[in-house]
Amino acid sequence: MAFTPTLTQYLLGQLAAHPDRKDLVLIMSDLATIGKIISRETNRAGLASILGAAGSTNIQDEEVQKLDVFANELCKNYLRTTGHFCAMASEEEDTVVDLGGEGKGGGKYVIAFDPLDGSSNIDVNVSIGTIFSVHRRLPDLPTAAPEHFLQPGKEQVLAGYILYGSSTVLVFSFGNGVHEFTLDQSLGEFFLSRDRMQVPKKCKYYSVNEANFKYFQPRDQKFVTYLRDELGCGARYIGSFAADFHRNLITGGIFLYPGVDKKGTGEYKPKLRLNFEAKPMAFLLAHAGGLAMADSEEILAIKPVDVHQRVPIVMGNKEVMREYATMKKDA
Ligand code: P6P
Repeated sequence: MAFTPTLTQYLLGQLAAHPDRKDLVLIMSDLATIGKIISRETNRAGLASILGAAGSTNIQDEEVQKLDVFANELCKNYLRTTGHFCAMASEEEDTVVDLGGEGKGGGKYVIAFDPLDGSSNIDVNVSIGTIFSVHRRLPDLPTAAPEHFLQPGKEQVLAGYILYGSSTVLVFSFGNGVHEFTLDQSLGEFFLSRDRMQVPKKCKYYSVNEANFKYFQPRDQKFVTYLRDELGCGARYIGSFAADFHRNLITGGIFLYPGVDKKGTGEYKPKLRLNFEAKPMAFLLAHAGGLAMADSEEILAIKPVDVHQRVPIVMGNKEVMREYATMKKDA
């Protein structure tokens, strides 16, 4: 009987094959532990939100924290103890968090987190996710300098997400293949479930909030119409980025969150964040045969100008994305 490797076995294999990757292997192990803890709390939070909203006490008479606050505090405090990171940026933090780390693990890396993307979906039992992006620390800068987070996505050394759904899955890449692990809750172990993932050539779905269609720029409207009426893609939109991304990575599909101009000013405002959502997912796609763009730029090539910068997003199957790339801006 073939034995499916655990995450630990997989990472030890990576370490044997790439000794220089030791720090990243240890970081990935720590992120998996964070994912297990948030997975447990996510399941309990569902119960807690039925029995008492955040800010109240739950059936164990414990203070019920908002789950995204809990996830953010956990990421900060857990990673501070590992010494791997000098700083962390979070969608939940206005400024960069200094994690020191220089004494212990050398603080050679920085990490950007969306601790719990889509957390508004908890109360309706829809999948939510933790998204992470790891860069090397830049030299000759203070530990918490924002510049560490203004590196283009192609410089990431590790990126991925943990998706808390009908099962908890961890998907990540060190830049040589994209791998999915599924959590066996009874053992508390992640097991390899998909190795070296590739986006299928057939573009099965398109994922967009079509309520915003009339606010898109002409090119994005044309592309949505092309996907729906010419390619005949099915519509699938969960409203939780990690969940929509994960489904499309497996089935083939295009995810769009274009800029919207709701005031008729001609300014198409993006929603999703470059550092916390777009860059990590673009990195995964790049290593799974996909492509991610922000208007006419490849997301991995964009040098952020602000830690919380937002970008329009169109990403998925490379062949279909090439069609988007050929469409004129003012199509
Ligand atoms: P809308 C969740 O709030 C989120 O940040 C992403 O996870 C998701 O893709 C998007 O916003 C949904 O936004 O405007 O369609 O509700």
